[in-house]
Amino acid sequence: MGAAGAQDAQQVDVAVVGAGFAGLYLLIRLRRAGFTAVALDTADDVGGTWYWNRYPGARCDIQTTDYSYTFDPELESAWHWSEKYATQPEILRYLGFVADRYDLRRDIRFGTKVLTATWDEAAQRWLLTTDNGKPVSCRYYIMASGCLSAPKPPEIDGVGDFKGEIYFTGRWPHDGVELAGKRVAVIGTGSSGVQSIPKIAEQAARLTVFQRTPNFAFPAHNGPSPADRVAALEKDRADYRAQARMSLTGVPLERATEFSWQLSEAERRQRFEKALAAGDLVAMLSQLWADQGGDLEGNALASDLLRERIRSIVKDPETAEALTPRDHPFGSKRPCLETDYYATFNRPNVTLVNLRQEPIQAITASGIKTDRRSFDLDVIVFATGFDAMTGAITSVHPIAGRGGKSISDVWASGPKTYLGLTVAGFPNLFMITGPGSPSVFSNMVVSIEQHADWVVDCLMAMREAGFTAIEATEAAQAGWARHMADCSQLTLHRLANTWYTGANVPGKAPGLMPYPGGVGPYRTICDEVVSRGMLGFTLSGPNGAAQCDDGEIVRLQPDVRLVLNMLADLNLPPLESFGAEGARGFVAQFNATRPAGRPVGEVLDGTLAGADGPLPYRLYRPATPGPHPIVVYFHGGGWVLGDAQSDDPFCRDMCRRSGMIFVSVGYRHAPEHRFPAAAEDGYAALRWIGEHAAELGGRPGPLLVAGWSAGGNIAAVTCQLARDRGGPSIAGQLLVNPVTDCTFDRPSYVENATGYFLTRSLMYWFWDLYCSPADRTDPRASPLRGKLEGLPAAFVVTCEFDPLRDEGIAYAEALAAAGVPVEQLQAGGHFHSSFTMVDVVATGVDGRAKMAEALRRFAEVEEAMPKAAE
Ligand code: N01
Repeated sequence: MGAAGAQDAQQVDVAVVGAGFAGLYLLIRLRRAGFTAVALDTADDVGGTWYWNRYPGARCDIQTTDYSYTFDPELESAWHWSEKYATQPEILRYLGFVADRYDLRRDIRFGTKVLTATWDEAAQRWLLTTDNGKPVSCRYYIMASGCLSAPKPPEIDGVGDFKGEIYFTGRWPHDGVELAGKRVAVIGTGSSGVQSIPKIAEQAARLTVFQRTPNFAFPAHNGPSPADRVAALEKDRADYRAQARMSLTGVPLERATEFSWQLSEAERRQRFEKALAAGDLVAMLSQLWADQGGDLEGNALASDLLRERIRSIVKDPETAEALTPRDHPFGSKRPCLETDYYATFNRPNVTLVNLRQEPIQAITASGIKTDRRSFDLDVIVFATGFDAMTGAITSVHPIAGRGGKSISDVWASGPKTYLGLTVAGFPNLFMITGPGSPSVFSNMVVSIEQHADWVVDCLMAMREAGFTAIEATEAAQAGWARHMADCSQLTLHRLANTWYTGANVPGKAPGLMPYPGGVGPYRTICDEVVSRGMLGFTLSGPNGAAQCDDGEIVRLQPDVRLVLNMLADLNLPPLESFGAEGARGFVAQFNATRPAGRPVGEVLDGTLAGADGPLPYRLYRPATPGPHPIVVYFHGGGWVLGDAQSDDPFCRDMCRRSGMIFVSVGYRHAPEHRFPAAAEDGYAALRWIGEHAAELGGRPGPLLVAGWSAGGNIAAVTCQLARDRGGPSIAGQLLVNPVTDCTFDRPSYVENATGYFLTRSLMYWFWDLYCSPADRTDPRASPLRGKLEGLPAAFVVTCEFDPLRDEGIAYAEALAAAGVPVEQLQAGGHFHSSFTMVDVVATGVDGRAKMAEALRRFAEVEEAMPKAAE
């Protein structure tokens, strides 16, 4: 399309692709904001996904109390849903009602496919060609084309040979399909299959279900909306909606806070039965126990209960087993709500074909041929899913951005976006619920409203400021990719082949597409981008006006960000202002609110001989048969605070991961006992433990030493003293965020002086209480100043947002320079307490797994726990 095309074109401020939930709301907002807009849709009416997916049994699976627009309270009171989960025709009626109420159809070009979209650099506009009517020239182009709108091709040989009828659930004929008396096949057992199979079985003479992967499904219990949910909504609609917007999923349900190991088997079953009775995806995915979504052991408990239910319904054991998902953790693949799904396989007219045992060879003229059998059929239904998210954009048409760059090329190795809203190189192009945003991990309507609001607010602000072009920077986009990867560590999605990661489409580049960090956190991030001057965007306008605040919007690990925000909200006085006793009390109180640590084989308290009298210790023994290597552990707390209890979750976790005994030493504290009391206690404890290793259940041979923070300091010092004072022999040292030097001038002390819990002034205070300035250069206080040759192998952990970062790195480098074998873990996005806040900072798991591996390497022992469980 040349310049002439642009002149002929329909001129609007904004063009939108799609007239579903997103497109309709955009039109309302754009019109109210005074922008001219047009929406284009290939369908001949509104509805989007609900226009196309008319297969039998199609319903929403987020409750209608929540699966509704929330922008207009009058709309909310004008519409009443008839059921908890509305059918497709009712949802379509709702969207038609909305289109009429706001008179939207006049701005929608139905039956119109956009063929190409090209950024015109000179005009700073998008030019769209269409298959029906005028091209469109727009300043801003918004893809509201949904996440699951491009059906996947069948990928099975011989489809064209079949003489019977073929249907796709995602393109179901509008006047229905007559299935009575016919032999029908359904291929695919995702949500579309699970919803349609029971309905098709009721109509067809014979139904054969071809299943490649069984999915987790549990009952929808459809009916009227639950009274408690309706009451909560009606009690305070604004508050209910506000909670939904800040929740993780877009549905305001409390999440479980107790961990599976804190609940008895009976309590777990009770929770499971409650979630089962609720018939709610979000409840089952989040209300069992806190570790169900991110931890394999916690997840397995939920998965087993769901599997048990399948066996209790399906009568034929072989069919029941074939329907039982075993290749992925519950929730890692989109689970389904079902109505009579499993019971359908008890019907005499239904057969399940397990494609894992007999793959389809081809579709033939008469039916489907597997490795073992042939099935004669009249109808084949493909419920085989979609080229999700990126496909919902790239399959619409070629999009050519700046310099003619194709979005398909940019995404060839996986989706790249900033906030899931924009793509670098594609000015003035927005995506609603695009890849990189919460989208399909959330209640879509809540996410759609948030995106549409953000985009229209952005366009209004640009108009106000005189800008006409906006584009994400490459740096911001790369930062978002890193943040996405950080968030995905909190989930188990990596363990399933799903459309979430593109694994369902042969040849598609892998990568988790939806944003797994939650709706509420995501909303605050988008708002922060705005409050920080459109961070990560270049804005420009006529007459050379330009603005760019470049940078990454989230540099912290997602859970570290939440913890720090929570601490900031508490607005606590500085710890040092409490005095030593007060600070100890405060920390003990704070620790009492933590989740209880995980069970280990045994925990016992005892007394050992310190440098100047008895000291308490706590021993953690693995559940595996002993004897085990012993790790002598020193807790953190600036030589002033802390005890075995304070580092209890860390010791338990490391004991389990490493398969080693951890002995946490209660060394003396300052200011009552100043330097070198703690250091000398450390060495004395090491000797005592070495002498009593066999009694403690320890393996003969060298000990290991570990410590966190000031405990890392004591651990490092203890290794130096053991070398100089004739033993005992140490196989390796694990130093986690150690204090190694008494100066405060390294860059990390400046960069991270405040805001990351351990502050510079707190460190000043700790040093003052522990050690007089004259003593601080003693290697027993500042091990970095000691002789480093001949020390045991070390694993040194430092965190990016920690004042102690650089002295930890300096110690590792100095050890290496002295010929000591050293490995470093420089943990990006983490803060001083990341690794010891076990079960709070879940992104610390990977780091602790590496620490345990290092200990095992030092001690030359095999793996303690199966890798996947980490
Ligand atoms: O698609 P899917 P869907 N040979 O990709 C199988 C939403 N939704 O349309 O798992 C044989 O989930 C494939 O097998 P496998 C919801 O978010 C919501 O069902 O790849 N089998 C799988 O079993 C949902 O997650 C509702 O091994 C083949 C199935 O086909 C998303 O849409 C209702 C195959 C596809 O499952 C997609 O659901 C419906 C082949 N060549 C959908 N190719 C609500 O309730 C694929 N399969 C709101």
